[in-house]
Parts: sequence; structure tokens; C-alpha cells
Amino acid sequence: MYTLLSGLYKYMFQKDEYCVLILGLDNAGKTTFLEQTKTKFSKNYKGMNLSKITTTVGLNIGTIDVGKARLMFWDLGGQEELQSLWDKYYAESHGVIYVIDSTDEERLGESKNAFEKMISSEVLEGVPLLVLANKQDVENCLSVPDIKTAFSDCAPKIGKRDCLVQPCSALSGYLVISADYLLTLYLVFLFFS
Ligand SMILES: Nc1nc2c(ncn2[C@@H]2O[C@H](COP(=O)(O)OP(=O)(O)OP(=O)(O)O)[C@@H](O)[C@H]2O)c(=O)[nH]1
Ligand SMILES: [Mg+2]
Repeated sequence: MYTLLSGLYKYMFQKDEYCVLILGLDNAGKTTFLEQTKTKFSKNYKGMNLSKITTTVGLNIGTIDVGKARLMFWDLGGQEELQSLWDKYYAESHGVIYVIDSTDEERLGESKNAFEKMISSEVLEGVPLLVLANKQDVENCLSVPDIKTAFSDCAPKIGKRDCLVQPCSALSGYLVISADYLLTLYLVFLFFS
């Protein structure tokens, strides 16, 4: 009887937890994106002042509930010396969000290299990827097709895993609603399919 009741309780109230890594070069907007996402999805969360966000040394963790799923985001620092720590988190992750600064054409190659290294990890094989072309609020930034072209030689390494490239502006909120909405649908769809 106890087993039955506890099973029922778990079915009704316990959420399935998933870990989603947020990766990308420093200054890409990962922490800003995490803050916007937490503000939009957590009822009682009073978001921090986005202009006060400083570079991440270590990681930030944020949790949101979406239906029966609890998504735990791990936002890792993107500075070059911190990138070597990313792979310590791969084994735990169910999805990766890779954030690109669409205004920084100069560092696009560097971002592509970091992305390519990340997707080359066997541990992440089959793990779905969401690539965010961030800072779309800035005039003359790179578009999603520009970024897809610059990253095109990563296609063989992406292989059969799901990969969606989505425009977004973490800072202004422009397109963040749709980005979050799609992200949620995307992750939930993937996790429950
Ligand atoms: N214009 C614009 N600026 C943004 C956007 N998102 C982030 N920024 C700015 O980009 C800078 C870096 O943002 P962070 O969120 O700290 O970047 P990060 O990827 O977490 O950087 P690290 O922690 O160093 O890895 C900050 O000055 C943000 O205000 C955006 O969508 N548009
Ligand atoms: Mg950060």
C-alpha cells in the first residue's frame, strides 16, 4: 500500500530533472540569457539587474519548472582558461545551449572552434543542441544564416543529433519570449519523445 501511495505521489508531484549546459565564449551573453529565462519562468523570482552581471568565474545554476519537467541550467564561464572545465559537466547533461555573440564577427572563428571541440566529445554524442545567435537587438549583427554558414563545416560532427539555431536577444528581451518558448517546447519535446 505504501509503495502504491508513494508511487502515486511521485507520479503526481515529483518532477523529472534534466540538466542543460549553457556554453559559449565569454561575453556571448550566457548569464544574461539565464537571468532572463529565470525571470520569465519562475513566478517569484525577481531578476537581477542585467547591467550588473559580470564575467562568470566558475558557474551559475538556475532551475525552472516546465510542466512535469524541472530544467536545471548550468551556465559555465566561457573564458579560454575556463573552457577546459566544460567537459567535467558533459556526463551529467541532457542538453546543451550554445550561445554566440552575433555582433562579434572577429571571434566567430574562435566560437566555432570551441563549439566544434565541444561537439567532438564522445560523452555528448546524441545530446540535443540549441544554438542561440544572441544580441540580435544590435544593428548589423550577424544573422542566423550568416552563423549557419560560418559553422557549416561542423555539420558532420553534429551528425544525427538534434540541433536548432535560434535568434535571440537576451539583454533586451527582444525575441527572448519566442526563444524561451521554442526552447521550452524543444527541450520538452525532446525529453518526452
Ligand atoms: N546588446 C546586447 N548585449 C548583450 C546581450 N546579451 C548579453 N549582452 C551583454 O554582453 C555582455 C556579456 O554578457 P554575459 O551574460 O556576462 O556573458 P557571458 O556569456 O555569461 O560571459 P562569461 O561569463 O564571461 O562567459 C554584457 O555586457 C551583457 O549586457 C544581448 O542580447 N544584446
Ligand atoms: Mg557568464
